[in-house]
Amino acid sequence: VNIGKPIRCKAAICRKAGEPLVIEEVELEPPKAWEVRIKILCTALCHSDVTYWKMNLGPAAKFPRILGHEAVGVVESMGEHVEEFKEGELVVPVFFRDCGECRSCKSPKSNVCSKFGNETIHNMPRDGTSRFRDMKGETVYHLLSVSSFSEYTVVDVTHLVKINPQIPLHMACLLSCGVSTGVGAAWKVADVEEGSTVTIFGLGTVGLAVAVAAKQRGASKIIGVDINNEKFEIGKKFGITDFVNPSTCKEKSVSEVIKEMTKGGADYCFECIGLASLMADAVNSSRDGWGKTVILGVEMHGSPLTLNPYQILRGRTIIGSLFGGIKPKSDIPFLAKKYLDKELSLDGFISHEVGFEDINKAFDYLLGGKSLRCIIRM
Ligand code: CXF
Ligand code: ZN
Repeated sequence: VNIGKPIRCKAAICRKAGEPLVIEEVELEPPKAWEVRIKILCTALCHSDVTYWKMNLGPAAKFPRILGHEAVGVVESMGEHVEEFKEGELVVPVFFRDCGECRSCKSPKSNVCSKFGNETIHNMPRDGTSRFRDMKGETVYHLLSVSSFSEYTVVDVTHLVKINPQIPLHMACLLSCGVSTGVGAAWKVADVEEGSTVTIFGLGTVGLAVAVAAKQRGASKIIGVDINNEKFEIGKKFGITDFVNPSTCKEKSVSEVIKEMTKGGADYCFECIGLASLMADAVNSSRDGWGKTVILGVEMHGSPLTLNPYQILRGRTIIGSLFGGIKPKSDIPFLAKKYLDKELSLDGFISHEVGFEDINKAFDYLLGGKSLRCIIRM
């Protein structure tokens, strides 16, 4: 009945950086060409939302905005030229694009689409406008191409993935960002093999997903590095076998400790925080000859990475990866199948659940270091 018409729905709006979200009624335009309007069924809070909630400088300065990018929903209506999706289909929106047409998307070597620019943080990628307005008629900005903290949202077809409806909704939601990033990093970017040693810097959802995926591949030792000691007990459930708290490394550096624990350095290291110093620690903890370090964290202070070039000369490699190398349209359905075939465990990632009206509690849980994923029921 609403096809081609604007709809009104509730959305949690971030009006100012760092202030609690306010649930308000918004008007949402119908999808334009190459866009799909979806009803969000459930969403979760990822740490990047917290970053964009706090951030009031630089490229992310536009307010009010609607956060949220880890979600699952159902197609409500489609704009012109949309042939890939039908009303009622279960879909996962993704902050990362997969156009399927450009040289990068067609290549198995990359997941970084080169079709549109990178300036799509606030608006629809194709025409640079917003679909949301508040009740005063003022523009409310999208964020990360998803804006799932709303009952309905509009996303570009390149940011939408169909998913097997047999998968439980909460698990589909997990595959939208953090868990897929960690699993992709271990399976696709590092390609961890049986018997190898792994070190993971930062045991949040991404780091623990690396652990689950490394364990599934048969890694012999999976060392977690975190300043929160409680993460060892938590991490054991995800495959962490050993633990190092860098704040207790007094006589020796973290990398010296890890080199001892792995008899010369880990085969694979993963940085899942976003600190240049930890990225260097990760490279220094990797093994001469073939040690591989995968950088997943987005550096939070813009600091440069300082490395001793001899480490690289001695055969170590370092690679960065956005979204763990995941190509959304093909890899998310693949991970869903792995889950349904019981070859990928997603148990334990959901630590909390709140109703939409309590969305601000999800921020408290994550900021308090108490939460992995908090599901927000719509
Ligand atoms: C992040 C990664 C880098 C840019 C913004 C979003 N991913 C998801 O949380
Ligand atoms: Zn995310």
